Amino acid sequence: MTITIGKTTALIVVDVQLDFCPGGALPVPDGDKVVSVLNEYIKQFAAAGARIIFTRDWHPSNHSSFKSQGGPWPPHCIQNTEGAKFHPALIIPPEAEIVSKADTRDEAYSFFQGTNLAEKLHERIQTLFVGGLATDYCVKETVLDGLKEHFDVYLLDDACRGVDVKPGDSEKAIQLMVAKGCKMLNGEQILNAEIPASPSKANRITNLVRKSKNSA
Ligand code: VGL
Ligand code: ZN
Repeated sequence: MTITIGKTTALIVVDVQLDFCPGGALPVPDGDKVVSVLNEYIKQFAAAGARIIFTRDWHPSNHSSFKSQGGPWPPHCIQNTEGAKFHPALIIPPEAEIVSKADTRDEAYSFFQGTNLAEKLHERIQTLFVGGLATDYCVKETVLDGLKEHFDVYLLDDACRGVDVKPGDSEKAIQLMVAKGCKMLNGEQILNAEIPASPSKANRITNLVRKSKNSA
């Protein structure tokens, strides 16, 4: 299988933040191992002129997912803290976009959730390639929402790791994504690059436009 990447494809790098890496507040086992793998994809996609989006979990200090608020998780990825930073070795090309999610009290594992992002991406993008953290939460929900929004979605199998609160959670997540139409891909399948990217000066921070709850 040969896959072409270019202007109609987007690479979505999900939540490669310090709190999800070993030593962080909500460490994903081997979470940091995705960095070097993703960097190869990032270089390839940048050279091909593909859109590159970095999502980040970006919680207020009273986020509903925190144990203190009745949620399942320790506090993590609190806005503007060290733990919310991207892994320092992650390559963030100048033309990449950064999208913050779950930045109000509400949980949002998928960056599509409650936003106009699918609509915006559909203007140019047909195919999404998704990797990052964590396979069984934000990666899974982003992939499933992408499929619901009628994108072709590829999971970068070698560039994801899961939390596995219960052993096997990541495996189950992958089975579900595949059952819903996601295709699995790894670095051995050669990606053909198109058009070179034209770098701009600063990363655009995309502010999500929220839909009101009853207009979805
Ligand atoms: C995530 C748990 C809590 C993730 C975010 O990025 O997968 N997991 N918040
Ligand atoms: Zn979170």
